[in-house]
Amino acid sequence: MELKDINSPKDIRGASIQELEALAEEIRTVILQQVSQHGGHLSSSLGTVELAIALHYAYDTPNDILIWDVGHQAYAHKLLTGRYEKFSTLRQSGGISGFPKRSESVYDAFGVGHASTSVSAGLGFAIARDLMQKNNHIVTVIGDGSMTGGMVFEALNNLKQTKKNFTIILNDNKMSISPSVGSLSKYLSKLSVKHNSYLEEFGKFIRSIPEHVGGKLREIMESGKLALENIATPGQFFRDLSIRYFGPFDGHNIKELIETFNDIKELPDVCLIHILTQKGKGYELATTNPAKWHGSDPFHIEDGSIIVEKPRPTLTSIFGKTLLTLAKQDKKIIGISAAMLDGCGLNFLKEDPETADRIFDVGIAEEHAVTFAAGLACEGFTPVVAIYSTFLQRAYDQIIHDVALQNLPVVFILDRAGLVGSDGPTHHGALDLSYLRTIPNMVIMAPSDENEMRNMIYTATQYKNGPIALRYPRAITYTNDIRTEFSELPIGKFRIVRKGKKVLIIGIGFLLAKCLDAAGVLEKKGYEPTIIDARFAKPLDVEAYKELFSKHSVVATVEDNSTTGGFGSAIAEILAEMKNPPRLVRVGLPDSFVEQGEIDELRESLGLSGQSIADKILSNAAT
Ligand SMILES: Cc1ncc(C[n+]2csc(CCOP(=O)(O)OP(=O)(O)O)c2C)c(N)n1
Repeated sequence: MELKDINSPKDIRGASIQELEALAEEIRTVILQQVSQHGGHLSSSLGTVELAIALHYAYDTPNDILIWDVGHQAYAHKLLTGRYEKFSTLRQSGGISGFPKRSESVYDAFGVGHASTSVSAGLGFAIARDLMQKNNHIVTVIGDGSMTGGMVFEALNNLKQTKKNFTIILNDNKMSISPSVGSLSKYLSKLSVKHNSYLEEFGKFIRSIPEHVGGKLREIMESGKLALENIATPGQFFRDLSIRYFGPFDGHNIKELIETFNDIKELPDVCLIHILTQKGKGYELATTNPAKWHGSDPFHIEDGSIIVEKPRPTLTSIFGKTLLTLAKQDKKIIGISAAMLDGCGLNFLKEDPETADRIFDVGIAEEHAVTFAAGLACEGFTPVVAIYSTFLQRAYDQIIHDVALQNLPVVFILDRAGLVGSDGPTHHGALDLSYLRTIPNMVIMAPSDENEMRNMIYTATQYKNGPIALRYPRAITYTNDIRTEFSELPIGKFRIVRKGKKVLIIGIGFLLAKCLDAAGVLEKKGYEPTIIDARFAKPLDVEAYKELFSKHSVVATVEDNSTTGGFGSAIAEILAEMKNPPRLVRVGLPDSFVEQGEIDELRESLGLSGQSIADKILSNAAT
């Protein structure tokens, strides 16, 4: 049986265990080759190959519903469900998504990208099944990292609403992106150890019984595997929630997985099957450093070296190093991350003995991270919450109710604002200017270069009047000229980059560079545009803006946020108050979900190049 001949899970259902094991090896090779050539999530997907095979073997997908949490680990699932041919297009423009996506396949029962949604969504499917009096199975796969998300507990609390089978597979590899944190992950580790030693003790006890009785007992033990879980496993926590706990099982043993799934799917209960897997399995470099190989750029398989090394540091590291400098001077600064210490640059502070104990990784718990910060701020600390723009969406009410309403000085650092590239619509940070701008008391900054960014981080940690946010894109840096001194920026004030006439271009964030490109095009046509670096999306210096507007006939705003509710909308609100406002041209992301692709190509296609900005201005200037 070869992968290329598998068009749907039906094609594996008659196979022998040996054939399935050989298939697992082939899938691993394909995943490794694909990610090594085009990048992607590697170690999580390598760890779930046997699981995906066993699930599609034992369950009647897509009639049975299979939901993956986050979905970054679902590459084997994609390969088994008719996407082998398209697998080489994974995460590329026009290609298949790096995550399960309903519009892509009937086997992708629920779209994902963000963590901890699977149990709630699965319960929705289960209740719908019950109401429609159907009998299909509902299975969700969730990692130990994603189990730390609060929404999972809200769902567990409601699971008894279904009266038929609902199965949660807890894929425990002891890792989130980095090692899983918190008491829950400690509890799960204890389950694995306790269970095994309990079984060992139990085995010893059986062996101590005279042969004719012991042999019979062992037989009973084999045949009564399901009944045994009640006495042999310590999953008390889950059982107390009326969830039957089974495991832990070896998540790489296809035979054992299939037998377990076949046994459990007939139970009319909510069941949790705890499996142990190794992140990165099959690729030694990834098993020894699964965090590094969670997601990777293209690399040489032989030695793991990245094919195109990025020569410059990232904005993420600029943030981390800048905050490290500031935190050494100010002991009140506390860093908070939601399972993304490295991803957000707080690793620099975690690794430094002077600041390590002021860095808190709370797990995939963005809501908790924000309200935890609010508590710290009440006691006079300066919490810096570093969360990607897209994941901070999770904590919207916490930002409003716990932070802004009480006007607490919490610093929000939003990395990955704007387009992120191949992770696509679940991960683009396209909405933060819109969602933060409506919140009273909030200050929002976006730097146009690295030195301004450093000054904004400094300004944010100095600001004690309420919440303040700083957003910047996923990017390597553009300059080697990083200055060491800091200066505090006046809140709400823009910077005039170049004075001109008639046309005014206001850029917010790193897209200021595109405004300068656009100005170059316009200059060739005889225009002399004024260029502004907005620096702030809120508050805005309304009078100063009005003064500028009164001297120009066309105003263009340029942002890598949705134009709906974004910076351009803020400017429109000012213009709406003017008697004879200039014409407004808003350039930004559309009011639709932007697909995956290379960041530069996406920008180009969305009209965010210098030429497109200039063209849009010209067509408005001419009419
Ligand atoms: C709400 C949210 N926060 C953060 C992330 C970033 N993220 C992607 S995968 C991941 C770790 C998931 O760990 P786990 O569920 O254990 O899966 P594993 O990769 O170990 O298989 C994190 C933190 C996310 N996708 N969603």
